[in-house]
Amino acid sequence: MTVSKPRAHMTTETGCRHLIPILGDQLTPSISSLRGADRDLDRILMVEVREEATYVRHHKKKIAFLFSAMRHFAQELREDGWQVDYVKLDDDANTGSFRAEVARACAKTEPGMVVVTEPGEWRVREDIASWQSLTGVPVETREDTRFIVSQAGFRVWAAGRKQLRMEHFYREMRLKTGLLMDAGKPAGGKWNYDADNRKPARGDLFMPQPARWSPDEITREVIELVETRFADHIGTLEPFWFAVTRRDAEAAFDRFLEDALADFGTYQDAMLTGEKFLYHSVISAYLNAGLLDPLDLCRKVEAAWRQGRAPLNAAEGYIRQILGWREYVRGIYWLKMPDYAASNAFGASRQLPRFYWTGETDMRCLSEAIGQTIEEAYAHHIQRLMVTGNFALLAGIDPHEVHEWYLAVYADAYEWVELPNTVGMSQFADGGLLASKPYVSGGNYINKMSDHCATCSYDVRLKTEKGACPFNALYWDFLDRNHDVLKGNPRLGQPYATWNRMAPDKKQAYRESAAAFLGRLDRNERL
Ligand code: FAD
Ligand code: DLZ
Ligand code: SF4
Repeated sequence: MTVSKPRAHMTTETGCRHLIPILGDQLTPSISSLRGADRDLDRILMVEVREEATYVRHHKKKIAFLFSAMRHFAQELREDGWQVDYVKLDDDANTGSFRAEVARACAKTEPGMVVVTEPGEWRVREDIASWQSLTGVPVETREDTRFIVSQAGFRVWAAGRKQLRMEHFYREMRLKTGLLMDAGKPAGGKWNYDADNRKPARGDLFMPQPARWSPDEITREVIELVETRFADHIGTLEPFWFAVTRRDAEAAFDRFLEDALADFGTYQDAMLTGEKFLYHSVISAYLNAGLLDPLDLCRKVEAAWRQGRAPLNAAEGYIRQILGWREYVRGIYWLKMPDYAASNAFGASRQLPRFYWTGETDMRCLSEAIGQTIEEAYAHHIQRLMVTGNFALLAGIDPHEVHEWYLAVYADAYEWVELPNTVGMSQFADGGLLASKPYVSGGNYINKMSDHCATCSYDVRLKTEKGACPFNALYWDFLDRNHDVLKGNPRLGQPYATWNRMAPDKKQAYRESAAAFLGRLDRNERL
């Protein structure tokens, strides 16, 4: 165990008052576990544990980002006078799990109490629940106050409601925070400006780029460690340009405000070959690790609009993502776990295709989305929802496999935010608790929102013929095969009416085309 003592403290190696474990996504100086803590009497514990990096095999860049951000945070805490025990992954004594490391630290420092902020995953909550009996030391778990609504607050909102729709929740959050409100009314007269958003983008637009940083010595050491110890995990480590400190994460957000916010709404759903970020903010990894504060971001965006630096459709669209979606999915997660993780409304059981790990497919939209995921541990929302998610849903992939993939490959992925997005929004595996209809489409939607089809080996205009875009037949086959689950959904009335009007031989051609494609998928043929 590495112990740094920048100044004389009253505690010795034994007999500290509180042991305060800070988890990898709790890199916030105002974290609730530090409330009332004493630099002299208490000790902070931070550990790089193999179990956390491998319970799903996280992307190399995600592990490197988190370990580097953890090491920088520990350094800042020490500079601020805290006693921090930081256990590196390759420390000889590191046992590789949270509970064993907490037990080891308790044996060493004999705290009167362990104080921890609640974690973001059910799995870790269970782990923490075992600490007291394991160590004999009382454990106080505190609420994570970094969210705008508490778990209890969300339960109150949800109680007695038939439907838990994000839009209703979002309006209450606007009222609660006063964000984009004028004299009790939504700014500009409407709650939601989505109708002005979601245009396709052209390649000749000015494309802002997220702020990039060169790795410092700490990050370089971590990159080397990850390359050696997690060589078989997905992803490339270089170039590594993520911010790993609060200061740089804030600068990255300021850059987004300057360069990209104004067009965020308009091009929110666009996809362009070779353009990985478009007008997105690319800050979710920083925000979810605790380097940024959600309410602070929303206030800065509102200020940009009020100062005339961004239009209302952009500011409202952006604030809705954080104040609405992000808070809402967290509420759903804690409301519905642990059963939510096993949701599978369609009984889908197909294995995740191998190309999700390699990007090796002739379907251009998928190779682009997966390729950039491998390089950057990042894809924007519409790539996740309407390309990789859409394909998995249409192809009947087991939602649990889909969930584990998203959790592993994105630098921003923690179960509280990833699971409802995947199981609920993207795979409709919760039967419509979160989304009012499945997000499925044929090739037309992808063709409208991107330039991928122009360079694809498949032809988006063909329906069932040789070389036809696979999304086309898969779409109708999905609706047909899942008719029993979906028939009562009012938002699917139109596509089902079209399907019902279709000539029997055309329907059969769709079914056969989809079956042939899925057969090739099951035989692991290149697609
Ligand atoms: P921007 O497009 O710039 O949006 C700004 C911020 O809004 C994001 O940083 C994020 O904090 C928040 N946000 C936007 N949409 C959502 C949403 N649906 N749920 C929660 N927050 C949202 N987001 C994660 O943070 N972690 C995940 O593990 C994750 N998994 C996802 C899995 C699937 C299948 C889908 C469809 C979406 C998932 N999302 C997840 C939501 C969204 O795709 C990402 O938040 C976004 O792409 C991050 O990029 P950005 O910072 O450039 O976001
Ligand atoms: C994601 C992650 C990884 C890869 N590694 C660590 C780690 O070594 N130490 C740590 O404290 N946290 C890590 N994390 C984040 C935890 O998984 C996260 O705190 C839980 O998922 C709870 O949200
Ligand atoms: Fe994707 Fe189909 Fe377009 Fe190819 S043709 S890029 S598979 S939507």
